[in-house]
Amino acid sequence: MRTKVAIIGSGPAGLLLGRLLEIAGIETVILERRSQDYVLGRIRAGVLEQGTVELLDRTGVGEKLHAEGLVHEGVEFCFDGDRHRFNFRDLIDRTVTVYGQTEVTRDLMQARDGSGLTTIYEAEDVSLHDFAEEAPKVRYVKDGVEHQIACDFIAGCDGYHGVSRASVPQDALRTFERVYPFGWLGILVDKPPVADELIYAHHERGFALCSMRSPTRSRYYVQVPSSDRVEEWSDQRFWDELRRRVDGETADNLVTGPSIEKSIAPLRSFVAEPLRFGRLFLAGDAAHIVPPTGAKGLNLAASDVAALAEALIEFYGERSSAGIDGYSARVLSRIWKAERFSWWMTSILHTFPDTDPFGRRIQRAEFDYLRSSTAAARSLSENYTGLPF
Ligand code: RFL
Ligand code: PHB
Repeated sequence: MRTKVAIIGSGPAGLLLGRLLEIAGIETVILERRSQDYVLGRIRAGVLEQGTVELLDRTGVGEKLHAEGLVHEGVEFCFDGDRHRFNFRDLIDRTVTVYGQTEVTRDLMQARDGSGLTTIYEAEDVSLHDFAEEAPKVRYVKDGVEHQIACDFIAGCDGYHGVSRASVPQDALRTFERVYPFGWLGILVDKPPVADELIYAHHERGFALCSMRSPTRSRYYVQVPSSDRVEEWSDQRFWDELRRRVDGETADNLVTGPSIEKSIAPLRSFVAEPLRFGRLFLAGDAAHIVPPTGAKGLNLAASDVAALAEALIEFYGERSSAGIDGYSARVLSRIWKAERFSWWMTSILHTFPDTDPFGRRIQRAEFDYLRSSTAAARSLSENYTGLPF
């Protein structure tokens, strides 16, 4: 088989890249290790930046998003029970949209299937070859048979544990990492959300987040030590802990019910540099990880592939390699700003094992400053709703 761009991974990064290239008439094949149902079964992100929504609109997959997505004009912080709302609309005239990653993925998969484009699910032993040269290849095994795809470029959109970054010679790659000593225990429930907007809560027992997927489906998280296992957390224990960490009104209004999903996600900051190796590019979680506190992971995957698509379109359209040469530096500049914001949100909202009384006062001062300064609130809003693509 031959194609122009072989895309590894059918998460949001790979699917959106495939869609952007399809619109430009550039042929792609997507290779995915898992089944389509498995990919759709992963419960992940929920908040789309305005720029991500606009990008999905431009690719013609925005219809369901606009019909079902919830436009949020603000977000609330709750600090030891004191609540403050940041009104994005008033502060910077921007919004975010709550629409699950699962739905984004489904919309993109349906568009791709509708166009009759190739995605090979359950592709095993994917391996990348000759990307330092002009004619890269990807090999994989499907139903016990080995196949090879010859291509012009490989897009590594296969997430943090994927094969793409691991295929780069280790001395060509520099990585930057911070692992946090806690994770997020998340549950999904078919009950109405406790509030119209998201509530990010800081409490001395740890962080909590009240989020949602729809008017009838809620998503809640509590910070837990990295050593905790999900089996140790009954639904009742989860609800009791969440109630302790939020303000009284929120605790009283919580509509609880049986969880339909429960999992623990570790928190990590990670960046690889550079993101281009000859004819291989890294994008999305394959290139970087942010802790979920800033709701940036999916949005960064979108801005990475928007830039990559632009560079590849320039290559095929104008026979210019300026775009692909500049890809890594261009996206890393936005990535590092999102890393900074996600790290900062994480550091003010969580309880760290080594936070001393001085550190707690500093966290409180951050909250008091945000709530008293329009400049600080605008900075938060600008980052949360998304810096320019
Ligand atoms: P994905 O989604 O991990 O997709 C990669 C795909 O590659 C496949 N793959 C392979 N395929 C072939 N061969 C191999 N060897 C392969 N290895 C892997 C995988 O099966 C998979 O299908 O990466 P992508 O596309 O870069 O997308 C990134 C996002 O998924 C991620 O950043 C977000 O989910 C992060 N995130 C959030 N981001 C936001 O923007 N807003 C949020 O509100 C938000 N909340 C979250 C989150 C992530 C969370 N977890 C569980 C990590 C909340 C949580 C709890
Ligand atoms: C979610 O709804 O899953 C969610 C929302 C905001 C975040 C992280 C996760 O910052």
